[in-house]
Amino acid sequence: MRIAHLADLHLGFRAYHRVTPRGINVREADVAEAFRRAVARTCELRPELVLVAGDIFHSVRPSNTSIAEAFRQFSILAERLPGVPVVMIAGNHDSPRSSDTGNILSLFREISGVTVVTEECRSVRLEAIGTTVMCMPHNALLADHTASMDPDPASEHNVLMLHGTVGGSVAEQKMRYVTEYGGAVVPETSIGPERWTYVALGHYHLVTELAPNMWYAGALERTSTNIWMETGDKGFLVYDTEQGSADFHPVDTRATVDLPRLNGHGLGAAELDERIRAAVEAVPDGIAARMVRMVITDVPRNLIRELDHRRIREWKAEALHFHLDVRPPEVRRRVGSGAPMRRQTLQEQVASYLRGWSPRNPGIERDRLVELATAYVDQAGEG
Ligand SMILES: [Mn+2]
Repeated sequence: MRIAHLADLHLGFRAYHRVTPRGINVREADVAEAFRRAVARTCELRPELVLVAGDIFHSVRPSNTSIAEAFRQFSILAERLPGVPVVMIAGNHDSPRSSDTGNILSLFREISGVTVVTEECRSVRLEAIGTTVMCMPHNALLADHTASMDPDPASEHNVLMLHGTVGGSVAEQKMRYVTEYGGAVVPETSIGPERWTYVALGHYHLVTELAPNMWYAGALERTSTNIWMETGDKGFLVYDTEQGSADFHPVDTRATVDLPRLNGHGLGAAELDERIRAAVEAVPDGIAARMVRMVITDVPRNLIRELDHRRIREWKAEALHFHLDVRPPEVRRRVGSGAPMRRQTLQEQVASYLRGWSPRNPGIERDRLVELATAYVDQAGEG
């Protein structure tokens, strides 16, 4: 059996202020286009089961355009793959905090063959393909992640689908960044991938293998709080239960260009202008319609004003998004001895604080804690 595994569609996501000729936010249109491509490709691949592991929408109240487009695409999936079950769960982005708000995903229950699980932990029995899908949407995990997460012994295939962050040493090693906040944490040990045919995960936006049969499919487009962390291809997975392996199917997305970092130390405005221009002009095929970032460190504030802002505005107009991220020098100070002493970086301050702190929970590994905390501070600084 082949299982298509999609996750984190984030339909209705918007960013920047450009609109298409039809008046739709350009990034919203990009996200919709990525989903159309993924659906078309899924139909060609003819899997026996389609899973969507949460965050179908970017918000609990998506735009009418996004709702209509999602409905159209799930209808196409149902029409072109007759008899192929589609099972979806709600993620943190499409789970309202109050259950009386109602979940927009319920709408897709109107499409034949589509099963939607939004609140509770529920096993979906699919007789025709001898498969049970244990569904753990975001709200169910928040309530209690240990709730009956067990395979059904009467079923030939048992699939677990959940939307959240897998905790544990293997997962932490492989999930390099926080791409998304606000997810529930599920310990790897309470999943036990060896008990399942396949574990389909949603929430982490980079395609990631946690075990040969346990994957994050990753998002279809760059929709997280820090798109610069979302390097690599976007797409979805097809897991083959006989082979016990997953194939990644990339989906074309709008290009991002993260220009090489530049250190501005000792450079004048004219030299800086020249280096920025050289970096921008060196981009193969140019920056037009792309999302571009250039980080320049160690530039005094007064120098920023002297840069060639007319030219920068032209690049901003040419790219979809051009982020010139100019950062001031780190503050240095002298201490009494007369020897120049570097002021502690924020990372160092966090590390020294944590090394002196006595945790109430004896199970905390201090080195691991310090490592994680400094990585988060690093990441925030790159934002
Ligand atoms: Mn997400």
